[in-house]
Amino acid sequence: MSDKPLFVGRPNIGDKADFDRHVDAMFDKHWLTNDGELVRELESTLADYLGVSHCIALCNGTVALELAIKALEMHTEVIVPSMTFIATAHALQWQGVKPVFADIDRDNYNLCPRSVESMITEKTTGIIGVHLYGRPCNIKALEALAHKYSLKLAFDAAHAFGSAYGDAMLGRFGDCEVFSFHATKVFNTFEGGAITTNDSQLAEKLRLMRNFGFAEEDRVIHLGINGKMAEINAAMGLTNLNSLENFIAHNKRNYQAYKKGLNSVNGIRLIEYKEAHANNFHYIIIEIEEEQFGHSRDKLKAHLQTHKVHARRYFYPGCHLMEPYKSMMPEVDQRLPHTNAFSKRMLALPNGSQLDIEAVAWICSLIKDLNEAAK
Ligand code: T4K
Repeated sequence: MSDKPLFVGRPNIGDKADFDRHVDAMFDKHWLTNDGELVRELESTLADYLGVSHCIALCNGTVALELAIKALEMHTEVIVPSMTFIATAHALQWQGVKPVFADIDRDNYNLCPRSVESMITEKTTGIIGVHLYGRPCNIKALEALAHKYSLKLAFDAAHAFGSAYGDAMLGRFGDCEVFSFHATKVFNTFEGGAITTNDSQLAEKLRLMRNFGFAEEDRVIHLGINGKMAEINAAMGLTNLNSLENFIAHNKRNYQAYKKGLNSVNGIRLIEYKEAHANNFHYIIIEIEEEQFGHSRDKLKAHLQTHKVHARRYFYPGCHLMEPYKSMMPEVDQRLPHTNAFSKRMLALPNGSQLDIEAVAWICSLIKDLNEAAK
C-alpha cells in the first residue's frame, strides 16, 4: 500500500472538462451570481431528480437550515437530535430558538419518536429530524407527531442526497428538507446547499428571503439575507450530477468490501443499509465494542492515524456536550443514554471515489491486526 494519506471527506469530483465547459459559458455571459442560468438549471434538475416541486439553491447547508427555520416561523423551542453535526443545533440557536435535544433509536441512530414525544411542551413549535448517514428517519412517526401536536416538521438531509425512503427520494418530506452540498458530501458544489419542498408558498418566501427580500428592483417585501448560490458552485453541481450514479456505485462497492473485510473482526459492527431504502453509501460507520475488540474506539483511531488513515468521530460528543449547550442545559446529559453510548463507540472510516478496493482492504487489515494483537 502506498503511504498516501486516506481521509474521510475526500471530495468526489466529476469530469473536469465538463466543469470547464460550464465555467467558459459562465465567463462568456459575464453572469457570476444572482439567480443565474446555471443555478436555475441546477435547481430544476435537482427538483426532477428528487421528485419534488421546488428546489431553492443556497450558499451552504447551515444558512439553508436557518432560512428554513425562519421561513417556517419556528420559534421558542424545537426538538432535534443531539447526534448530529453541530450546525443543526447552531442554526436554531442563531435564530433565537432553543434546541431541545431528544435521544436516538438504538437501532438506527435517528431521532426516537418516543423520546421526541416525551419532550413536547407548550413551548415546542417544531421538530427537525436528521437523516443521519443518509438513512431515513422514522418519517411516518414524526409526521404523525407533527400532525397530532400541530408542529412544523423539517428534515436535515445533509447526509442524504441520493438516498430514499421506500420508493421516494428523500427531499419530499415534512414541510421542507435541507441539503448540504459541501465538498465532503456525496454530491458537492464546493460549498452549497438547498431547500426542497412541495409547498409553493414556502418556496416563494424562501426565494425572497435568500435575496434580501427583493420582489423586484427597488422593491423589498420581506426580511431577507444573502443566501444565494453562485454560478461557479452550480457549474460544479451540474458537473457532479453527471457522475452521481458512478459515485454511488463506487461507494457501494467499497461498502461491500468493508463488509467482507470486517466480517470476522470481533467487536466491530458495520452500519447496515437496508435494501428497502436506496442509499448513497457515503458513510462507513463502525461501532466498536471495546471488550470484544480488545481496544477502545480512540485507540483504534490513533492506530489508524499512525498509518495515515484519518478516521473521524462523526459525531462525538453529542451537541449537548458542546458549547453553548453544555453550559446552558447540563441536565440534558441524563436524558440521552443512547446518544451518549453511541457517540463513544462510533467511528467514520474513509469512503468516496478517491478510495479504491485495495485501500479498503488495507484499512480492514489494519483494524484486524489491532484486534489480533489484543488476543
Ligand atoms: N447538518 C449536518 C447533519 C451536517 O453534517 C452538516 C455538515 C450540516 C448540517 C451543515 O452543512 P454545511 O453548512 O457544511 O453545508 C465537515 C463539513 O465541513 C461539514 O459540511 C459536514 N457537515 C461535516 C460532517 O464535516 P469538519 O469540521 O469535520 O471539516 P474538516 O475541515 O475537518 O474536513 C473533514 C474531512 O474532509 C477531513 O478528513 C478532510 C477532508 N477534506 C475536506 C475538504 C473540505 C478533504 O479531503 N478535502 C476538502 O476539500 O466539517
